[in-house]
Amino acid sequence: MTIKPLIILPDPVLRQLSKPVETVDADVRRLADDMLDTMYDAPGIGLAAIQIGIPRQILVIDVSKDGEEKQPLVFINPKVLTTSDEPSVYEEGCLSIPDYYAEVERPAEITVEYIDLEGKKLTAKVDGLLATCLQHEIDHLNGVLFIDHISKLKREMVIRKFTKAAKTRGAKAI
Ligand code: K2U
Ligand code: ZN
Repeated sequence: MTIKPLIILPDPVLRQLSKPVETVDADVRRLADDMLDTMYDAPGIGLAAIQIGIPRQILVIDVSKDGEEKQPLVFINPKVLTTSDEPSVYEEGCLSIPDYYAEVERPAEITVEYIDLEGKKLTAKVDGLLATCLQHEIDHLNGVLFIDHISKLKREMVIRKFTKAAKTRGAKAI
């Protein structure tokens, strides 16, 4: 059980491109475990490796409801193959942008190709909250944040607020 510190906006690490995983080995499996521990502790329904400072194309998701059995999912080197024309809107948040939520429109259904923890290449067609969360996490692997899908005015306001908070935190640490 290892909970890792989360990278918080405006840390430029969040804008890095994550690299593909070459081999699904013990290190990758350990990283996925640590990511799930960190996600459940936050709590959240998804986490990309870059959010704990690791620029590798690995993400974890669990959209099971409170009280239901946990259903952890691990996606390695995920690629969106198709998206529906039909959109869906969900009020998103982000563990790297705490306590800020905004409505984001994304394709309602996607087909994604990925590698699982056994190293198998799989394809899945998903919709609902899983589709929204997968797109949110895959954005992270490309250095994209959900605030990049809202108005420039609101995005600049959020970045200004988190930049000010980071400066204050830094000053207090001295
Ligand atoms: O990447 C993250 O920071 C994880 C997000 C995942 C998420 C994706 C799409 C829509 C909402 C959240 C976190 O779990 S943020 C916490 C949260 C959970 C449920 C709904 C809203 C926010
Ligand atoms: Zn996020």
